[in-house]
Amino acid sequence: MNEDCIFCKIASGQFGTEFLYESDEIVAFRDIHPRAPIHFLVIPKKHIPKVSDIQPDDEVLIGKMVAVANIVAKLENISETGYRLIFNCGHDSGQDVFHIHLHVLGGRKLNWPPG
Ligand code: DGP
Repeated sequence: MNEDCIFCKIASGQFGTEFLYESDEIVAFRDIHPRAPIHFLVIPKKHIPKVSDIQPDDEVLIGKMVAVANIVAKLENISETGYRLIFNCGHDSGQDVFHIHLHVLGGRKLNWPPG
């Protein structure tokens, strides 16, 4: 846990954020600034600042994050209509929170390519 990290605080339950999913390693919760009718984030409880910081030991955890995205997408009824998974990594991607998070967006037709 990084004491200065807002997502570490959310994952530890400090803010009372409603979780759409929780395990001992991962939580999912709604994005505070939704960009689509369904927009939630999947994060590991482990503090990893950026995707480029992922180590070989983390690879199973990253796979589990995708599995959780699928589980919650089903709960949110977007499995059949479709959804997009996004990891922003670093300045040029627009990453604001430096604790890796998987954006899951759906509930409308999404534009491609993204901006
Ligand atoms: P990114 O630009 O990829 O770092 O996206 C960070 C996302 O996190 C952004 O869409 C807004 C969301 N976010 C930031 N702070 C909070 C928070 O305190 N609660 C929730 N639910 N979402 C947050």
